[in-house]
Amino acid sequence: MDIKLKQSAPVEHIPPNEIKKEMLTDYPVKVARKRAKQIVINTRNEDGSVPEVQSNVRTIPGIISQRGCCYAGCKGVVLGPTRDIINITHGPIGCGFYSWLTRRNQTNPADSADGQNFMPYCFSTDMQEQEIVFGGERKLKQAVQEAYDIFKPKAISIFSTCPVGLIGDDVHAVAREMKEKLGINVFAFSCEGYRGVSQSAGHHIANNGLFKHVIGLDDTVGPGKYRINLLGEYNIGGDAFELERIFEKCGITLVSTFSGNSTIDRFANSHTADVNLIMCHRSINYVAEMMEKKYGIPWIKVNFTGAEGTAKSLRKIGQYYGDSELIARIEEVIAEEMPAVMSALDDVLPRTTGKTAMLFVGGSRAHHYQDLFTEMGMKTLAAGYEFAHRDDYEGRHLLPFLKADADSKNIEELTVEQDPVKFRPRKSPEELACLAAEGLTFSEYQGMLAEMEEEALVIDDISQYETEKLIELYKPDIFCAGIKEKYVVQKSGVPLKQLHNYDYGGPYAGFRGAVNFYQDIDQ
Ligand code: CFM
Repeated sequence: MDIKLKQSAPVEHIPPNEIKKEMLTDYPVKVARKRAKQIVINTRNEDGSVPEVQSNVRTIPGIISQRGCCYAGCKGVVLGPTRDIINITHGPIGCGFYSWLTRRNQTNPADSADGQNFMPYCFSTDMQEQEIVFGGERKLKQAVQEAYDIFKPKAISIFSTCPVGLIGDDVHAVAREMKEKLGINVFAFSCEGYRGVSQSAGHHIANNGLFKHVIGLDDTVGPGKYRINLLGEYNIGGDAFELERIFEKCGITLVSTFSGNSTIDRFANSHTADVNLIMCHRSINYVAEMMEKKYGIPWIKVNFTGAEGTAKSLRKIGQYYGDSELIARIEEVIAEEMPAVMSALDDVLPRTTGKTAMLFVGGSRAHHYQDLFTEMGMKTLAAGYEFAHRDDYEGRHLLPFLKADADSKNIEELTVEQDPVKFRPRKSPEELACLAAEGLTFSEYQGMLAEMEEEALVIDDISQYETEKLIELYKPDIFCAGIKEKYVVQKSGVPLKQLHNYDYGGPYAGFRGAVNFYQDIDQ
């Protein structure tokens, strides 16, 4: 492709297939063939379906990927935001140290009577050669005992790092023994970093562990007329606080969030809620599915990113309950919140309209944040996830047709059955059918492609090389990724907005979050 053309042609005029070709041209043949399946031009097939995006496959060795490891997904992402469980990293000190307070999942200890908050601490067994050679179970038991003696927590969880799997420490046996001995909940995760192709494996393992060891332990039905759980919301930059504010205003009771601003007691009680709302499908859909099977709680996909999405998601809750009082209250709240949003938007629109963005983030935000850019009149030229699966791109309906590969077979699939006592269908089949006829979809997620413009580029597990190539060819006005990519991208003259940790800003969820986002992007 001619360099001059690249620089002078308006972005829309470079055909995406040429961009794709250009991105692959310098790769060795085998690498190019593999990457070609992960670089996809968004189109619609005749039947309206979207193209296949190869994903959740191993990164090619030598390629600089954005991905993290299985341990990060389990310990950091899903369990990390729960303030009153002591999370012990069983491994050499680096894994514990580098996962210590690096994700901006906030919490409010004043929410619980005991005020317990272990999140600022880093607990690790600090394995040495001694343990690698002779086994680390003894040291792990000591660590659990020591943590208990000092802090008297309600629960302790153990996270395995790579060497633990290699030397074969039985962390689950240690957990059982210590649970018995201490009389508190102690549970362990076999979430060794190598156990999957990315952190996504760790999400699944964390979901399984929570389901087996915590969810369903406390049957007390608390107060509240409309009792919901919010799944896949991790309170990055205070997002969950903004959503809690909105729910409270609407008169909706939040039983538990998985896992932003959460506590173990709330997890234990979460099976008493009326419905599960799913924000981040990738990280928590397993819990939603298992709770539906075991307890009869239906789940609905929501998106509280963007003011429109927030209003739409609140209306879905109203529709689910079909309660005129709640529906009216939700409309009042939307009407109260929207003027501030619209005025902030009016302010930035003259400067943001027509600008272009690219988003390469995680397994959910690269999709959801497109809504905020759309509200600002901006166009998403290209987007992709780091570790999502095909259902997050193409829609959940294709799950039954996906083959499990060697890597996903590493992860335990729990066999879940209806609980003989605790199963309670929240809606009758007739009611569910009626709601479906009204357009409320359950257990469904359309994925990223269906909501993206045709001709947009969708790239799974983008490499650093491809990032630089994309920027050179497209010259976007803003690039969204994380801290590892930030400064390299900015050195090319393109601003990078961190959508993992929000560059120390936020919240970006809900109504007030949308206002923050408009203003930060405008800057
Ligand atoms: Fe879900 Fe997340 Fe994300 Fe994720 Fe993450 Fe995150 Fe993310 Mo960073 S749970 S998939 S593993 S929304 S930590 S809060 S921002 S990559 S897009």
